[in-house]
Amino acid sequence: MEQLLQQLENYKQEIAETIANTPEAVEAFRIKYLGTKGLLKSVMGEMKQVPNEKKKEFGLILNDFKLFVEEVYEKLKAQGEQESATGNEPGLDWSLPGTPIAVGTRHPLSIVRNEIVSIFKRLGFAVAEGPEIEDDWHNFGAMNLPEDHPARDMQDTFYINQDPAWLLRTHTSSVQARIMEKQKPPIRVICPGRVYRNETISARAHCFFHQVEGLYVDENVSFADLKQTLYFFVQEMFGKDTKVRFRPSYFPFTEPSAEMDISCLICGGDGCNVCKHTGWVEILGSGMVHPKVLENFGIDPNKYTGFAFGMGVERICQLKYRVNDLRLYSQNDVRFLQQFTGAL
Ligand code: 2NL
Repeated sequence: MEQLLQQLENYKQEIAETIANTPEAVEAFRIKYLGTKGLLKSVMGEMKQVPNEKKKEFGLILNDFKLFVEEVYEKLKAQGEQESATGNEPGLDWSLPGTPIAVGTRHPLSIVRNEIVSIFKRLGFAVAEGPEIEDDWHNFGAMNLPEDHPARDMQDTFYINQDPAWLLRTHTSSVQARIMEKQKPPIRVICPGRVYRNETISARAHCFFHQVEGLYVDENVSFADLKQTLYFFVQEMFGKDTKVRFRPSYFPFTEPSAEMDISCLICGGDGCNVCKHTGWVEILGSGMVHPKVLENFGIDPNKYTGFAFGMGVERICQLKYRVNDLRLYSQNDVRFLQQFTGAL
């Protein structure tokens, strides 16, 4: 008798803790406890073993137990019906927070490219893009690169199927060539894009990288315009305290040509690895558009002049975000990519 009462207590506990999330589970509960071969029937059977003088007392206890089981069953059934009536999946707790959706981050090269582009847009430059697969003329010929220039070597440029007529562009000048072909001065355009060179991949070299080139052709465009435009760019991009200097240089498509350095952002000019202890880092090449290049597009160099420039986005990104290995840009390692946050 004592044992039986204890057992009933245990059953009550088990029943009270039952969770039935689906109509199937509610039905399983009914079969297990209230069915013709269920628990209730079997405890009723125990009545036989109860001494006569205790039968009345035990009968009342069993009746309580029966009411309890029926009550729990009705409760579970009602819960299930309510949930299916609202269209909710039974057993789902809709007040729980949702699974967070992973949001991507912009690639550092995109952040920096967008920033460069937006600065030149404010100066009135249009933005143009063009094909990555180019012909020899738009990439080299029109840009005044002689037939025997080393950049044209099979070793240095990716040609399509070894055909010297078709290649992967080595700079975005080809886009500006296409602009000058269709449009006459005034021309004020910047061309962001991916370019290719046949180099062995290392921390400091890659077979593709990204450029932004700019071109401004009109009457009376001077070297002073070039300097002031690029100086403005540096101040916007790197801050008002950044110093600049121009060094004479050589490119086949500009004359005269100059490279621009900025005071090293890493060490503030004191000397470090990035500036090789000079206090200056090169950020772009530039010059006055070579008269032959203008002539190639039927633009009269006696009437029009222009300046052009080209910069590597990876290089600017290295200075802004201190990325020390070019390979990181294309490895798609989220531990690298997630470190960059930019509004643009
Ligand atoms: C560099 C140097 C440069 C240009 C690119 C250019 C384009 C046309 C005509 C003349 Cl259509 N020049 N582009 C001019 C000077 C330098 O790039 O070091 N880039 C990473």
